[in-house]
Amino acid sequence: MSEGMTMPKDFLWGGAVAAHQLEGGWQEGGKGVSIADVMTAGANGVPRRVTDGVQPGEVYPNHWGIDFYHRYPEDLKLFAEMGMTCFRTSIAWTRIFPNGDETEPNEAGLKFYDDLFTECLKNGIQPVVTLSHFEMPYHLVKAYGGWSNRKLIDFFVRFAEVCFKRYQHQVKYWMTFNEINNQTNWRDPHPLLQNSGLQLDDAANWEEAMYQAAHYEMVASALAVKLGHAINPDFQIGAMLAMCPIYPLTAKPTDIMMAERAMQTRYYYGDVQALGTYPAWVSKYWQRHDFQIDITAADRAALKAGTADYIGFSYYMSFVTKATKENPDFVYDEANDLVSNPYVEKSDWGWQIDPVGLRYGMNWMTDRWHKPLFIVENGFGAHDKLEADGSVHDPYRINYFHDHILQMEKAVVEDGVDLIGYTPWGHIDLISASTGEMAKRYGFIYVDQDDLGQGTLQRSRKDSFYWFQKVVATNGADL
Ligand code: P53
Repeated sequence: MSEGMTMPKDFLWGGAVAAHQLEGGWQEGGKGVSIADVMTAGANGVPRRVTDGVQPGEVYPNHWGIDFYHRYPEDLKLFAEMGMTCFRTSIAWTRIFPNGDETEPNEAGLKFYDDLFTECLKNGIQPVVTLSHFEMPYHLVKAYGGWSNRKLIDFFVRFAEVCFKRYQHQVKYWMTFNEINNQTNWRDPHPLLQNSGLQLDDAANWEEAMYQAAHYEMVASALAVKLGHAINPDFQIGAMLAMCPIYPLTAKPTDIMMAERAMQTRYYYGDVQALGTYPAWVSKYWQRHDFQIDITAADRAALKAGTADYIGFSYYMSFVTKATKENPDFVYDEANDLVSNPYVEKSDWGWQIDPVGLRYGMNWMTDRWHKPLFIVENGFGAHDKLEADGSVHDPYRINYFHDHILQMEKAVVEDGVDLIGYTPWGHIDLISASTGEMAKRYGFIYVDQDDLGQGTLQRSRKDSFYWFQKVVATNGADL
């Protein structure tokens, strides 16, 4: 296999993680309790539960992660051995502001990331940092109602300012909110909690609450972009979206319109963050549904003044939708309007595998937003088997990456898409966000630990480790 193409000079090759999924050390260095700390272990098809605070006797996988908090120097050596030039991680908000509403940051937390980023740079790896990746302080959920509360804007901007100032000489690429558009699926309490810290009762209008929370987040993001540029004009501060293109099931005009509305609904966040304004259809939609969204003139000015420098995005899969007689207005309800794609395979967790969808999504975003792109997550969650000699044979993962990287390269070389870099998700095995499992592995590096946190935590190189090392060494030419 080798149809690869050479990527532009200075293209960033790396890996991506989030603090809560690998650090562990959930109470070390004065860290506060985050929303990830109250999520129990689920399984494939079994949702994680959210407990009322940390309860004795429950299993909370994010409490231990893969102990990166203590082991990062040796892990970074392995990343460097793969040739990685960047490393995407997040700053756990609760290490810096344990409750989220303090006025002074926690120095021990700040020092941890200082040391981590210094160690990255020593290894020739530049940190790429997400500020809010599914790990907001739990206190902000309980005491303020999460992002239903406008006060959260100030708390987030304070957090962003502290991080920007402290790490301005170590970090150039930032992102504000991870996969801000996951909450399009507002019927599912998980994205509502992970994105927005919302815990709603049956009386609430969940869809309206989602639009409101997302608005405050986008205002906070825009204010952070503006502030960041004032602190260091070289900063590149991006939005971060989960790109799952939504195709029409057939060429029926109503299916086409349904897919168009589905894409508008799932990606209006990108319109706001890249272009600085809401698309017209959203206001019309709110009016028809009698949603009262608090948006001030100052908010609108902030959105305009703080558009994202680039669009970071994850890509795992594509979706398919279709029109129905019961839905003549083409309202997109993500929990109910997706159907299976008969033309693609699925992972063991039901995620539809579609390499061409990556190229499609890259072209679509470029045409729509005219911003550089950064693939900050892509990968294949699978069951792996550790052999007695310490090896792991994962041809399925190599195939997935081969096919996706090839489409990425076509988008760049043949279509002219402006792409900053590529960071595969969970390049070291970590805790799954959706299921809390360890068994859903993404890594090029195997971590010996099971779903209950048992194991030696020893790291070993999978076959895909050597494969990706070669891809990086040839700047994408040898796939
Ligand atoms: P896990 C849903 C759909 C696409 C990406 O996911 C998603 C999710 C939410 O789980 O999340 C991103 O671990 C997210 C990471 C997450 C990764 O994809 O559920 O940014 O935190 O781990 C993979 O298999």
